[in-house]
Amino acid sequence: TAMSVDEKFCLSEVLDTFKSCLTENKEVIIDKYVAGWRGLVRFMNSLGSIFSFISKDAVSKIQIMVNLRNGENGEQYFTIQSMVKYELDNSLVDITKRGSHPESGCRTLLRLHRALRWLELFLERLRTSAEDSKTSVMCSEAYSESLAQFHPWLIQKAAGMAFCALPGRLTFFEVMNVGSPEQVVAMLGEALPLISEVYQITEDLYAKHDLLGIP
Ligand code: 1PZ
Repeated sequence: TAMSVDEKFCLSEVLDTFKSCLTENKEVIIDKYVAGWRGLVRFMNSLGSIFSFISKDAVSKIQIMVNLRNGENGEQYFTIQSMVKYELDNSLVDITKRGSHPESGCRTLLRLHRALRWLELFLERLRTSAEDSKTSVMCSEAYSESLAQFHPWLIQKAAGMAFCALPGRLTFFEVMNVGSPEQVVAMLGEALPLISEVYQITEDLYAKHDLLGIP
């Protein structure tokens, strides 16, 4: 569409950001990770204002990470690995119950990390979907299998209502601005293994340090 040409918005560029997250040593660069989320939020906003309660929360988490990067200990937040080490070594994380560090990098990034699993499941469903599949169903199935378990009932209901407002599969593909449905499917096939890798590296790191349940 004309609008997406103006904004040069293209979902494959966003997904490429996640590809660029990983260093040679398989560490995850926070600036790139956050840039990926920013692009996803932009994409979500282009789907309509009904998603704004979701994007507001994502934006506030992105902002917390940006502030940590710009803060006096910003260099400690270069990668997720260095962040975990720094915050744990300096007791900057509330691991078992809420306390004096409600906005730690570890806690905040965990929320985005859980949402990345939703993204992975949703995009995999889109990639393998039949022409008559419903995006709302794919989206809510992916949500039930991932993020829903971490959300209270009210948010689950609100999310369910927002999913119903998703455009159909073909319109959704057009908004992605990648090309024909075949090109979208091919792009997703290339992007998904990298998103999975970033997800898995983060998951393993958090599991190793017992951080997967940060309240
Ligand atoms: C394209 C359709 C978009 C569907 C997005 C699916 C995710 C639904 C998530 C509903 C979140 C509702 C708002 C607030 C949630 C917060 O309570 C939680 C926990 O944070 P805490 O309260 O503990 O500080 N926040 C999250 O779980 C992070 C959610 C980020 C969602 C980002 C979605 C990005 C979508 C990209 C679209 C391609």
